[in-house]
Amino acid sequence: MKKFFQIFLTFFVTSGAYADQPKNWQLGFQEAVTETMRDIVNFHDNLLLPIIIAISIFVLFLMVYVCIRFRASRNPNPSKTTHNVAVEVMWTLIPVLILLVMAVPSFKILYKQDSIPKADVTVKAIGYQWYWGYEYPDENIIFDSYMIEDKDLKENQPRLLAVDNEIVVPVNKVVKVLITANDVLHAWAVPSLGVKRDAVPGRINETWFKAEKVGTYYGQCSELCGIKHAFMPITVRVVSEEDYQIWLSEAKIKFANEIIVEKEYKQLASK
Ligand SMILES: [Cu+2]
Repeated sequence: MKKFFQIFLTFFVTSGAYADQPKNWQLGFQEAVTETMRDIVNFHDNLLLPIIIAISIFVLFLMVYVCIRFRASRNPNPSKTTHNVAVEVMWTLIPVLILLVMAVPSFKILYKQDSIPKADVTVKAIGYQWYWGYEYPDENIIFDSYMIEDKDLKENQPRLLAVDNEIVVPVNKVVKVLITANDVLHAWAVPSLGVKRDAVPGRINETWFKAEKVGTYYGQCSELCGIKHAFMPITVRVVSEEDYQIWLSEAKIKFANEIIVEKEYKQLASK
């Protein structure tokens, strides 16, 4: 009964409105904060789910009907029918039509995710066994992002999701994410942002998001990548433009990409 109430409550209570992460007894998706994710949720809730429910009920009805109507006690001499052209054409054509109805909006969303608008901020995510590395190529920033161990968690930091160095991006700006890996396949995924892309060694995948709400959003590596696959979470902090500029100026000192700095230093020294 307690569980039931918890499930019931999750429908009405949006806890931590400005941080999205999985909740206990959650049903459905995390809160969408990008247009892409809203499209995905819409597609799932208003088209896929009704179709799936209708098909399940229909098949269940057919099975119950057949069990009762054609039971052995009522049919001592069973029919020898093996073919029925009309029925066979129907059970081929109707599923094809259903798939077509689903394919059109599905491809629309896929193409929208694929065409990247002009980027305001570019972030590169690199999957390692087992943590994420981030680069801001235009800002000369590079850092690693490790999960915080249970014993070191502070208040409000969700277990298995919080990281030491979060990536920070401005709100309402197009963020292009370049995704790659250094060792094995990983995948960079943040449900609230509607983003999931494989991180493949030796090639760069790209995607984008435009977060519409300030907050902290959590994701996880979504490609089975080894023993600590479950311990390389992703934390994206979406902040206002001013806060982003403040973070940038601090990060440029804290996370300066040493290789470039060193090179520049040598160039200066040789002059
Ligand atoms: Cu991984």
